[in-house]
Amino acid sequence: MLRRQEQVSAKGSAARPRAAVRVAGLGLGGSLLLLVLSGCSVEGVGDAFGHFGWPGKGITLQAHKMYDLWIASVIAALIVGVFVWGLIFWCIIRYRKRGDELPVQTRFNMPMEVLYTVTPVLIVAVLFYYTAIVQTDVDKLSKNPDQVVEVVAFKWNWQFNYRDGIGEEANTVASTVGSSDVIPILVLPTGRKIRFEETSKDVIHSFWVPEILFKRDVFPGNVRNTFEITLDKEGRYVGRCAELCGTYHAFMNFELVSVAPERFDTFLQAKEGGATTQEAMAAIGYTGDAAYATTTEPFNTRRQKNGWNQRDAVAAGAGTAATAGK
Ligand SMILES: [Cu+2]
Repeated sequence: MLRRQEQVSAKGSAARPRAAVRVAGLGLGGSLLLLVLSGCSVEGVGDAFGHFGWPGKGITLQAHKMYDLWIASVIAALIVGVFVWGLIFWCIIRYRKRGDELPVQTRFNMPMEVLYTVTPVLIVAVLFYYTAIVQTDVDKLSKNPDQVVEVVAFKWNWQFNYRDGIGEEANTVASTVGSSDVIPILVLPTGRKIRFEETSKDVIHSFWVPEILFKRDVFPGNVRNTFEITLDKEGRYVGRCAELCGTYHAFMNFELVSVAPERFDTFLQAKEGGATTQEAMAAIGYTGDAAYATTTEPFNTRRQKNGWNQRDAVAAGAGTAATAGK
């Protein structure tokens, strides 16, 4: 009797791994197939689920690729997640306690162990493959960018220099710089390869426009970080410093104004001719308040005339009528 029971359970557990392997294989194959198929309508899925936490599809060709990778990765993760949750609930229900009899005691199962080692490695390999492709593309520098911008960060603002070539030897043909009263505006053309060359005058900052879906640190000294983008959407977007760089780090905002190439040419010509940034903005139709940043505004630093000396300064947020005019 005991022997027969053993035989039955041995037979049962031999059949079960094969079925489990088949199910798992089907699941993996299905996930990969769905991943490939979903490539066609990744943006549709992203739209339906609030971009899975990202600010949107982005405004550059590079951003669109990163966006697609992100959405596809989340879909793949969800498919794996649903599959695992399914297995968990199946086990909970199928093998729930039915009586006081000790369940069949099993030890290792070679096919299953191989399967759940190989499957995650495969998944990671697929994710790594697509990540490497997108990352290489995003980091790619062209031999002849259409426009070079030198980004100069300093505590606590930005200067943008339009350059006539690549590298430190090139010359600045026009420049715009921010102050405590005026947000610096960076006007750039759509459809052209734009190279950024970053340098800092003091500490490490980070150049970040959320809609570009990209940020890169700005280092002082000899390190000149570069990257390229091609804008494909017009509009005005807030830019920020994304590296904690000191007291007024949070105040380091700028504005990216993405315009058609012809308008950019007009803007740059005006700047080269000696116009201020606001005058050059007016030359391309942004008059009045539109000549200034519309996505952000200068912050009140509450600086006093001896602003750097805390003894004479009013601490941010602690100002009162009695001390504010001191
Ligand atoms: Cu900063």
